[in-house]
Amino acid sequence: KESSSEGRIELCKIDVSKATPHEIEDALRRPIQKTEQIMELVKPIVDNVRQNGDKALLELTAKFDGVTLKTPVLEAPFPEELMQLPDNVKRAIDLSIDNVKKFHEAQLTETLHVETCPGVVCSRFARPIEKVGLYIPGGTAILPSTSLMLGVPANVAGCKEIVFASPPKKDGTLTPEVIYVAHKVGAKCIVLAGGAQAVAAMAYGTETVPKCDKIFGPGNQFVTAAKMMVQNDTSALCSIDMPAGPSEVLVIADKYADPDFVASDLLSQAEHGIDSQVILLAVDMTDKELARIEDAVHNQAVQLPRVEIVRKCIAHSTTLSVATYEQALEMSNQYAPEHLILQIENASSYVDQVQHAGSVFVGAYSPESCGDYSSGTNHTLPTYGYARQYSGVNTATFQKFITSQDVTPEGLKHIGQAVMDLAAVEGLDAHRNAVKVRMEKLGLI
Ligand code: HSO
Ligand code: ZN
Repeated sequence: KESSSEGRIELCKIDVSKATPHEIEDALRRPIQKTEQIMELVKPIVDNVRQNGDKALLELTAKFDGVTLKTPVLEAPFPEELMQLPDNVKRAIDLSIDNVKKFHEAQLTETLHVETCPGVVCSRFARPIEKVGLYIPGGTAILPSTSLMLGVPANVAGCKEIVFASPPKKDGTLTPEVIYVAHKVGAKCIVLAGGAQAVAAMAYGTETVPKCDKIFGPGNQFVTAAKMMVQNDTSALCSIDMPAGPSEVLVIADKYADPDFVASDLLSQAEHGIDSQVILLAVDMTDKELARIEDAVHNQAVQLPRVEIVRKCIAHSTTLSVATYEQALEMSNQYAPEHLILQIENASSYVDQVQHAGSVFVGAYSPESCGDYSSGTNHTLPTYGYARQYSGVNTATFQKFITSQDVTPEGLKHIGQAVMDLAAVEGLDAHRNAVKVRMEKLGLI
């Protein structure tokens, strides 16, 4: 559906009881990502940075961000004058950091010890990933909140080197909020670069950019393609948090929901970008009840500074009318949204039925915005249906888990024969022997 810069801002409507399965599937289908074409564009950029380091990085920043820098890296300690902020903004960042910190500290786990047989103790302990690269997107909106959502858990996990990367503005500066957060989380440096070139610099390292073990953060298709590419290159020895796609929300609302609240949630997602995905599941609502939400969507949308982005996004967004709460949850699970908002009576009683979602916002007073900034949960979440198999960024995303075992002679008595028998099945005599020589010396065989 084409959108014009005038006219009513309205989601398409489908009555699920009258629609074909194909129509429903269509409404819930994400746009196909043209990964291969993007990969082709990204490859020369990644190769260039890998081979030519800082020189390539500076040239690409001049080309894509329109600014010629002397050095691509701002090292800590960051100059005070680059992080001057109004008091209210500073307080807002401080409060948000505190809450994100509390929630992510609570995710730190104790070392696990399990005696699986007498004398056989298996353990598991966490260690931080040493060097992490955190990508903070620029683009149509600069999102300092992302620096906090990535920087705080990296700090909580104990990562030794936290590297930020963010595209500079045309005057070569960065938004002071990002620098302030970098300072608060103890970042080592900020790479003044964006796009695939920033990802490549962190994956391979350059003369000034430290090589990172894992790269985190959302970004456009070029950033995502570069992340996938370096992850696949064993010479980079670099992993990534998750594949990323356009941001999305699914709101389940019933007739008890406040239409203004529902509309505000749909629009806060829509303003992210024209490719944002916005879905409303209306449970057992009359046309009149639904019309109240539709009016609120239009009336709020036209007041927004980003109305043109919203208009384009809403033009490809859908309301699906369903008969029951169960049907709504089933549909939501099928879609596996990044954000799921429950604006329904007794919302908390439905959380048990959520199988696939990045993060859930329960009840009338939990807008997605709270999780985007300040409640404490992370806003870096799986999109594009990857909530089926990925978790959002959390403390463990910045750690790896090492296992260990401590087997005593008594333990060997319990498992030695099983090990020898299985080694024999696999025809691996040296394996069998490693147990046999010990059992013999212990007089166990
Ligand atoms: N909703 C976005 C995060 C964000 N919102 C940043 C505002 N700033 C993706 O979860
Ligand atoms: Zn948001």
